[in-house]
Amino acid sequence: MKHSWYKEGVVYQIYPRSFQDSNADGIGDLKGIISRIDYLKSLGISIIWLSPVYESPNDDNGYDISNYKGILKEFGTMEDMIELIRILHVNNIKLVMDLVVNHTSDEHPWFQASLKQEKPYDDYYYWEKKKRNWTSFFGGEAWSYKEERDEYFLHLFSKKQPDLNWNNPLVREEVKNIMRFWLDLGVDGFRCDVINLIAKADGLPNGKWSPILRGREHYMNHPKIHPYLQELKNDVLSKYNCFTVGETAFVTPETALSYIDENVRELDMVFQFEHMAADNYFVKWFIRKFKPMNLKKPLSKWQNGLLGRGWNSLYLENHDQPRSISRFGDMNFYTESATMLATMIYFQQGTPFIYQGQEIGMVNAAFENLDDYQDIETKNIFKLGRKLGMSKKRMMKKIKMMSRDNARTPMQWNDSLNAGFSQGEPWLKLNPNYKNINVESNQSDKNSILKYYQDIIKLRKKYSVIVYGDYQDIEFKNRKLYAYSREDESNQITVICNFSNQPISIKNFEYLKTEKCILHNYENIDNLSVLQPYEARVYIKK
Ligand code: TEU
Ligand code: CA
Repeated sequence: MKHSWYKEGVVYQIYPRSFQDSNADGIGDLKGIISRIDYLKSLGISIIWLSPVYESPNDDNGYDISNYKGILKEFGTMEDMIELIRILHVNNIKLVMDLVVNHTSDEHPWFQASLKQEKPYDDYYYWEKKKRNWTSFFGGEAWSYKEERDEYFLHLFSKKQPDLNWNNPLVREEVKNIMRFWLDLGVDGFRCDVINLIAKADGLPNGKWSPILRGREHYMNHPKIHPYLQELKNDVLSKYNCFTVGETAFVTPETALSYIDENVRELDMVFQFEHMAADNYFVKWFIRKFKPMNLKKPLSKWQNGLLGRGWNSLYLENHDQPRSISRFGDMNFYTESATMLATMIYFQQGTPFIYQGQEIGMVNAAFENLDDYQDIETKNIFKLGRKLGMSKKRMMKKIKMMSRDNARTPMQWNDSLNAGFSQGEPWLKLNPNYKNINVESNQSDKNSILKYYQDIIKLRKKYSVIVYGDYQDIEFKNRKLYAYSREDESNQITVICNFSNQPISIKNFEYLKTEKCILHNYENIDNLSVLQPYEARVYIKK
């Protein structure tokens, strides 16, 4: 694989609303991020992905943008933003912005003008006399009526997130213009929100029957997307030293390669979602019991599927997903399972993405009361479930496990008021466990999860085989074990993870006794041939 800075870096995702508040209004902000740069440096990360900070009515916490070139007042000013970029760069940290261009807010001036059929905006969105039967990602219909035009418009997400009409060259010019604006300000790339949904089939036909996302065959990875992405690449991205990661639900390695193959590179990498279904039936509300094999299978499929052809993104968490320890770990082996999960994912080939709080072992908040949740998706799904006849109890059980707010509770810095996040009333309740789980408690414990993340990042900088080496599964059929090797011309490493709460015998790995263990998550290795519960080890051939 060709070498690049974004392949060698480690990305840290900041959800600004919940990271650090600087003025006691209960909402995280840019000045707050600036005040925490020393922490980010000490973690060792080299790139930040910042979730949206643009002007927005916040129907979907910033993923509904009303001005792409303005900063939401709650987060600060454009001066703060420029200062953040400057100071990150002084500290050798790059910045990737969230580019949300499948849709805007309905309060964006383009939509307001489109409503009134003002030229040239009349055709910036999808307007139809007859509605289609498509359903939305947040539940309910995806086409809604507007009296002003006596027409229906498309919104794959909330009613306040109308989809942009990418057929319109003017829309594409607007997007390129936004990208240039931010790249010229110095940002180093984009995380492209739901980018594989931007192209819709001509004529917007009705969808075939489906219990979820009816109509999706007309917009998911639609072939028309490729010329659009090539246009962005040729006219803008290729002119800057930047990278893109596309958020692409519903892709296989094959579809992904149509975007990211080293010879195509419409995008530099994608977030795939197949391993996020390890505890559900592809729709997160259809929960199934977690089985390690259901995590290992898709991860290994992606490692093998992209090998030598495309670059992976490595993640277990983001602002849309519940906390990974709660989903795939074990609270009875809290530190062990958290560090095992980190070993398992971050020694694979690809760029690591760490979501804020993951590195200190934050877990699901699992609030009991619906009123404690703020997320529009959570609220909508509750209503929808009730409408379909499901009990309150059943819906709350799902929400406690799967709500996006599990990941959005404020960052836990210390055990003081509001975990050091804010001197005011936080916009979303804290996880009450912040007294024990926080940055300071991690910093003062030499065996903490945070220390382990720091060690992983250091090792990645030291051994390029961890970045670029080829991946190969070991004993793939063993359901309790996730083991693999990474190899390049000069080095070979072996990663072994016990994915169970029982000791397991690993006699076949005795050959490792001649190799050097560079990382493990127990104080000592008592017995080379037995892995303790959730034990993880990384060996390098001497
Ligand atoms: O997410 C797209 C997406 O696929 C999610 O809506 C997903 O279905 C859901 O979060 C699973 O719980 C992106 C953003 O990451 C998300 O925060 C936004 O709400 C969404 O796009 C709309 O912009
Ligand atoms: Ca604030």
